[in-house]
Formats: sequence, C-alpha cells, structure tokens
Amino acid sequence: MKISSAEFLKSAFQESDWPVEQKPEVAFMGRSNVGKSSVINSLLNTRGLARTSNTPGRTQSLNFFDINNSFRFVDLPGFGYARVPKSLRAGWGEMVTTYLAKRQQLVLSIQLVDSRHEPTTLDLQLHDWLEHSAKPRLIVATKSDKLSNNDLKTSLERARRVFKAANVIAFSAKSGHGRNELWHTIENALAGS
Ligand SMILES: Nc1nc2c(ncn2[C@@H]2O[C@H](COP(=O)(O)OP(=O)(O)OP(=O)(O)O)[C@@H](O)[C@H]2O)c(=O)[nH]1
Ligand SMILES: [Mg+2]
Repeated sequence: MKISSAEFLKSAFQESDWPVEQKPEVAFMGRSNVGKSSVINSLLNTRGLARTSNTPGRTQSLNFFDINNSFRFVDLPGFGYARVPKSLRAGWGEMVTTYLAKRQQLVLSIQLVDSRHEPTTLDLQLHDWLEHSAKPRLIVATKSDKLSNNDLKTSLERARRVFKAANVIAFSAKSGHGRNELWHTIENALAGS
C-alpha cells in the first residue's frame, strides 16, 4: 500500500460522533497495552499519529484515522486494564460492541494478542463475540521481536489452536516483521468492500 496521506480524523465517545461519510473501515482491538496504536503507526510509517504510551488504558475513545482519503483505521480502546474505573470499563464494552455490531462499513476486525502471553479470558470473549458477528476478522500476535524464533513459533501454534484460526500473523512494530503480510490482508479486505 502506498500511503499518500494519513491523518487523525477524530475521537468518538458515542455513536453520534462517528464519521458520517461512507468509507471502508479497518478496526484494531485488543487488551490495553497490547500494541494497537503501535501497529497503526507502523503500518502508516508514522511515529506519533496514533498515541502510544506506557500507561495502559490510555486510549478511551474510538479514534478514527483517514488514509489516502479513501479508507479509515479505527483504534479502539483497550480492555482489561484493572485500574480503569468500573464505570469506564462498562463504557468500554458498550462503546466497542455498539461499533462492531452496527458499523456497516467495517470491512475487517483485527484482534491483537500479545505473542508473549497465553490468551486471556477477555481475549477469548472478544474472539467469540467477533465470531458471532460473522464479519471478516484476523488475529495478529504483537511484539514478536520479544520472542526467540522458537518461542514465536510455539506462540503462533497456540494462538491458531486456541482461536481456531487458519492464519495468525506475527507482527513487530519495532522491526516491521509481518508488516507486508498484514497490509496484504488489509488490501484484500478493502478490495472486497
Ligand atoms: N518491543 C516492542 N514493544 C512494543 C511493540 N508494540 C508496542 N510496544 C510497546 O508496548 C507499549 C504499548 O503500546 P501501545 O501501542 O500504546 O498499546 P495500545 O494497545 O495502543 O495500548 P492502549 O491504547 O493503552 O490500550 C508501548 O510501550 C510500546 O512501545 C512491539 O512490536 N515491540
Ligand atoms: Mg492505544
């Protein structure tokens, strides 16, 4: 994908804030700190477009990015961070599930899981939820640079088994590993939209 433009469009806290114009959207989701914003920045060759931080739970809204004036990335808030107040945690579920259930132009849901860790109950719940929504989805195992080749292989096998996924893409925002493969899948989803 040639990126001619990539810009932050808006943060949305409720449905009425979602961009109105009909453009296909690719959404990135997963638990706090898994690397959602980093994956987006890596794909777009930018550093600070999607805000990353060492403080989990930083992204609390749906963040829309316009790419090439033709499609959007959506950075969803991370889940499962205990220090986020209860009211916000409830809000997370509602905000994200409303978006996933209602958004007609969502062409691909990318679920990120940390390649270093066993999938959590929340990872599995999100996966089940996406499975029931019956829309195109993909599992990406993040921070692959933190594992040896052997451990990464084991981790990918586990993810394929646990999520019953034919394909799991390993990704590193640090090294760019998996970047071309992920773009390829995104391009296919956009082409089919
Ligand atoms: N080594 C390594 N570190 C990474 C990678 N991706 C993200 N990180 C680090 O992990 C931390 C969290 O990354 P973010 O991209 O902010 O994670 P997030 O999922 O957007 O987090 P929230 O918005 O809080 O839900 C940051 O310190 C990143 O630098 C990666 O591929 N390799
Ligand atoms: Mg983030």
